[in-house]
Amino acid sequence: MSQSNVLAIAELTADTCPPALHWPAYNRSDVVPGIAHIGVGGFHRAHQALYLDDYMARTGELNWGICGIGIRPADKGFLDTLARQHGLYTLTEKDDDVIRDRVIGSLTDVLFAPDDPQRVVDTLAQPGIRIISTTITEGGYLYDFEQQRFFHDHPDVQHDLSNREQPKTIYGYLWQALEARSKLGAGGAVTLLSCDNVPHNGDVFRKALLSFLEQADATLCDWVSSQVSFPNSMVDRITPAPGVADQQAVLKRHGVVDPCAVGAETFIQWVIEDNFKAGRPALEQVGVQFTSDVSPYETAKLRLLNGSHLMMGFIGYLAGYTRVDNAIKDPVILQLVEDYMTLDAAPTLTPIADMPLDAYQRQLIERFGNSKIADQQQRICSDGYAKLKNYLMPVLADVMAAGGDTSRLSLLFASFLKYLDGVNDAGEPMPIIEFNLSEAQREASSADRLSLLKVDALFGERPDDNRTRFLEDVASHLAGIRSRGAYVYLQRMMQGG
Ligand code: CS2
Repeated sequence: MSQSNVLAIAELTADTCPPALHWPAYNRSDVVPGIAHIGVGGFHRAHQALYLDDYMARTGELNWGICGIGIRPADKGFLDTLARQHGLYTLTEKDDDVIRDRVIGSLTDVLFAPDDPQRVVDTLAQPGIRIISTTITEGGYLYDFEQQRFFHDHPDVQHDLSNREQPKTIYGYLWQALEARSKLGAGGAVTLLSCDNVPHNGDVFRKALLSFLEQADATLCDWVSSQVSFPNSMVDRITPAPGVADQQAVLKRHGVVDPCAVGAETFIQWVIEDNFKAGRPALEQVGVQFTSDVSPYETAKLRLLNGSHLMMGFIGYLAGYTRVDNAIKDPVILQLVEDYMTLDAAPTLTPIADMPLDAYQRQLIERFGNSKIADQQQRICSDGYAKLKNYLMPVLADVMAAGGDTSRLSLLFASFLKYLDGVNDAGEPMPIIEFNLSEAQREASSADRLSLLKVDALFGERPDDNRTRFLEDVASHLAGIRSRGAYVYLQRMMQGG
């Protein structure tokens, strides 16, 4: 591609967009935002923004654009770039048979909240915004998932309670926006839609927000209880951390420079409880499933997909695999994941009429093997401590209650603890991203990793016999991994040795 043929995505128009890049099939200048979304990371751009892009193209209903908002200081650079390109970016959907590029046009505005908090509050308060959705990861809810309570004492929460003008948490922004909306009575009604991998994400969001408001301004709680809905939802699309490879591919294929390009698998799913206080787009027209109870879908997805990711994540990373597709193609790891799904997770699930679990499990193995997305082991292991608690502890509790075999689960916990050493079987450093365990905590536990599990939320002060036995199994796996290396240890275990 010669230099003169190269275009920045910000300069593209319907006329100059290369046809193979697929410009949005609606007039972007007519789009008005009906959704404000907090957390415009790769996942949102590959998932919800795509559904709305499809929806506006299909129906011509252009009042469901998305105003994208970021509140984390670390996101400033990215959001400024996305704002400069008018919210436009390329999405590449790919698997081993297909590579599809398109320009997504559903993000109409992009705001970095700390730059102008009042503008964000005013946006969230506009009655035309009928849905406020979020992808803020588990950490963003400031919620203790085991104790099921809000982190009242978190420094950012305390900051927001006394610095109304410059909030740090999502709750600080929502407080002011909902206060303004409450002045409109029923006219201010809104749906708060969580799109995070959190069990019962809507219920958690509701509980956390109400706990915050009880401290901030308890008089708002009644209005929120009657005029704000919090549907639970299950979201799914494997989206590796975006990187230069996606950008270079778009440049190579189309001559377009896009620093916000994102790549994802072709599979996509979104199941939402149909509980919208102020109307919703008819997203069923573009494949979204609506239901009265999302729990069976959500539990199946979290335990089978996210649980398997952890099962192969730590041990595969220790074995030296940096890509998920390579790890799952190793027969020993494949067997471990299949056994986990069929013997451990599946028996804990409720059958779902329109999502047969056998087929779902087979499809997951294929999805993990997608070599075109080249998903990162580092990504699926990141924030592992919180993910173990969220996705695996519920499986472990059910397997224990049924008196089942917990050997794979104890191996998983052991591989997580070994992973925290940050060194793989070959003695090479493994970069680790842990939001819930500080460097200091990791350092302090290096001589006794099990101490990290012996906390109230996981195994309590005085675990019962089952749990004590489980911890002994973890300790024995950990010793085995340390002496033989994770891969050899796994191999022997799978051979029954
Ligand atoms: C992954 C998820 O990092 C993780 O926890 O398991 O991001 C996973 O790729 C998505 O939930 C897929 O929908």
